[in-house]
Amino acid sequence: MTAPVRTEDPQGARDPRQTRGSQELIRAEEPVLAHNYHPLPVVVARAEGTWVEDVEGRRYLDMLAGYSALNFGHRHPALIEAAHKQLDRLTLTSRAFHNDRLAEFAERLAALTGMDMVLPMNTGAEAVESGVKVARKWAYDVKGVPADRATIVVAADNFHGRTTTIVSFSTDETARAGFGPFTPGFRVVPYNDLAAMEEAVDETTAAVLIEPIQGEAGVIIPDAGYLAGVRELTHRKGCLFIADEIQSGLGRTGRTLAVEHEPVVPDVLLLGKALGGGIVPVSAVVGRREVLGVLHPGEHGSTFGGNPLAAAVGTAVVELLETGEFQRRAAELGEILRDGLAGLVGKGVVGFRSRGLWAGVDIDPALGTGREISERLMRQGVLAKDTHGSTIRLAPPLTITAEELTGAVGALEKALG
Ligand code: IF1
Repeated sequence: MTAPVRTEDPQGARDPRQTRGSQELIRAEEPVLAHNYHPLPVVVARAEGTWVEDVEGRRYLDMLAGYSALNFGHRHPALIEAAHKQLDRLTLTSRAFHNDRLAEFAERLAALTGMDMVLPMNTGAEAVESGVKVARKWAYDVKGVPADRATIVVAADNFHGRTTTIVSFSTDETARAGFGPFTPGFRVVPYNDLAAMEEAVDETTAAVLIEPIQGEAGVIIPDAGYLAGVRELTHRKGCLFIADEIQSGLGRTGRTLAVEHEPVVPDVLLLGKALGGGIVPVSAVVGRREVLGVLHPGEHGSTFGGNPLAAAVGTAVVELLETGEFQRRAAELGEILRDGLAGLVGKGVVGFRSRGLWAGVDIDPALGTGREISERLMRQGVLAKDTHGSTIRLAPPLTITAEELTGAVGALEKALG
């Protein structure tokens, strides 16, 4: 994986209407597109598996995989086939009517995760919002918390999405500032600190909501025993344990769920990203019947949640995960990634954290910002993304080969050299 390879459009697949080059397209966005992102200067036009291709035909290895929305790679044949078949039959009904795909999706997702019930939504933030609503309703209807007094305990440096309620309990000033007034009812405690959580949870607490591994914070893996401790504490104190597995789940860490690295079963799981196979937004709240059973007709919903196209793609995703192949690949290839990164420690890498095919790599700040390293990696033909400061996050499709992964580590070495 040296400089991006240029292909001569072998399939003749280039869009003949696209006459503008990368630089021109980047400039064209500026006046018409809200400036809420600062993308790397690459304009992707097509992709297959672990590789993407830009407008000029340069190819790059995708080491970000749509922030884990592309766990099965770009355009996985089984997922594309499921989507095509469904597009030709039925795309949307709304939940005013039943559709013939939703029952199977819910049954199989519940079986995969060992839960009883599924609440289908679309984006990750919607799953989080829905989890917050369900927890509050459970607190009032089942636990007996006085009206409007429910609290939810969350962790510092969390990332759960960008709605007004979710940024209300963010500790990232960039994500919050200018968006108040904020939703009350949240208590923030340090991550990986059971004593602080113990102190924050009281008789008003509906739930503890955490990421089993904190993604945006830099792939922060809690100490062994933390998740089991959260489970024990929430059981003992009589509140729910909600795990946001939107980024960590569905094979990424070498297990179906990141919580499975400890003998832990939360009350509620939040799923998203890869659940839509990189094709459509599909998210879900999955939980025990005693919890999701608190919702009655009219109390919550979504026009698009549970639509037949989403259900067809989501079912195909669950089918891929049922084989265990992707979890196994993530675990095995994760060792190659870990060994490769270990070899870079002291050579520009000051430290890293990884589990499965997911890593946060801290670069020596003297070598450049995370952004600069990402740009250098791009010129080496590898796409990745920085997070805070000088940390690069790596999360390739779980379909990546050992050779591609080794190539990516080699490209990182060159980018640091
Ligand atoms: C952006 C990070 C990744 C998430 C967890 C819920 C959501 C996310 C654990 C919301 C979303 C995103 C959104 C994306 C960047 C991204 C991200 F850098 F912020 F941390 F993936 F690494 N829970 N994560 O990670 O899901 O509503 O977006 O579907 O630019 O905001 P969403």
